Amino acid sequence: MVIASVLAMAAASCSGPAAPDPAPVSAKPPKAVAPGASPVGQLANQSEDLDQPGDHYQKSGPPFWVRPGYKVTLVAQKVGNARFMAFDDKGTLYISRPVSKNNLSDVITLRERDGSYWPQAIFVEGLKMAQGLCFHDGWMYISVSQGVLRAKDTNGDGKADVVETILKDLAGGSGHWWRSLLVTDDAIYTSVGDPSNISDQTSTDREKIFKYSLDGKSRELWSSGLRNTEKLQMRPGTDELWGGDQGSDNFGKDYGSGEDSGHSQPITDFYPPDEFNHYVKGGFYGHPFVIGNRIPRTEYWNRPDLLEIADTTIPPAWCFGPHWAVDGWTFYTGKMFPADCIGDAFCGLHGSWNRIVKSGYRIERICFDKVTGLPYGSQIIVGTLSPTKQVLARPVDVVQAPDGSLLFSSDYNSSIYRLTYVGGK
Ligand SMILES: [Ca+2]
Ligand SMILES: [Ca+2]
Repeated sequence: MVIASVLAMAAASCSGPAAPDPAPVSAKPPKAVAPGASPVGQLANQSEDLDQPGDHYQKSGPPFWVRPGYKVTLVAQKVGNARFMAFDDKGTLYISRPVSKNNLSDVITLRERDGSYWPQAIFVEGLKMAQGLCFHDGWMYISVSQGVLRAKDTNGDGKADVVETILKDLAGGSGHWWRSLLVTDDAIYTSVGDPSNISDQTSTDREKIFKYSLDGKSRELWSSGLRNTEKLQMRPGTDELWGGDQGSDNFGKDYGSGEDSGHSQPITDFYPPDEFNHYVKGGFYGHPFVIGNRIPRTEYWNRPDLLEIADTTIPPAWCFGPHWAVDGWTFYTGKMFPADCIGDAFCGLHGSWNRIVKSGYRIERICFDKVTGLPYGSQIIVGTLSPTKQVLARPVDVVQAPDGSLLFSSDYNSSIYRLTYVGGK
């Protein structure tokens, strides 16, 4: 009933120009529509000792921990604040740089030569907080904090010759201002996160995914209760929308951290998990009231409907470790990796900033059951901490290159790496 009215109101406000009305106000989060299968999230192994087990550090190339059978090489460096990536249909690599010249953003193009990627040109510049990239039907779509534009290079010099605004005046502003972006044959999906840590955005456009028509003139609310989902992808061969969601900072800090215990992270070190969600239409994913597998937040104990909210929350399909900071990722569809990798998600984890012991900092593979279509396990593929827990890189996005290798970006050290499968080790 609630969700029906919310969607009806959203639809009613949709048929305007490229700047739709704000989302309808709702006293409560919308009631979830249960997905066909009820996924059960699982906490990743929390043992800090097992974060990067054994001596699998590369002897040549970047000295990362790399799972036997795989290899990582450095393919671009000095590429600035490299965040999200996408290929076009000619093998040109595009990288968004949210903080570039004059504190504005740009998107650069790179071409492959001799196994490395070399900057070709600035594709588009002067953008406000560009992040998401998605190539569709000859256009590179780019999300900025409050909109979506698309651009095209018509003469092959790597610079855009046509730039069009598709969506503008979207919710944006402070905090997690970056927008996810997915363009399909019939829609544009985009979301923006919590402006702070655990604020209630029930009555705003934040913490939600909206589905827009390709011309930007209509929209519908897709999912709500997200904290910070940075990339959306369809599971290959399906119309299932998936994304990671970064859990909050400082979970449980009200329970006597700091002054009395001398310990700044009483519960936070192990809660909440980062989530990997299947975002269904009308689904509510909990934030900011509920995290992980329907765990109510202590900060919202005074809400009499907290358990009712928990009851309506769709749990994650999989959980990463707490504060691993899932950013970009991709479903693998190539031919280079072993066949059982096809359909699995390879995820960039930026790494924790407020855990006592650093954690995350990796490329993690989420294995999908080919029968149920649900995650059943995960593996660390690359660890970017040194044996003494020094940060060597902070993975952001993962994309598949034309040859079936995966590239991952690291804004921490302005570099792009290639992950290949060499087998036999
Ligand atoms: Ca051009
Ligand atoms: Ca959630």
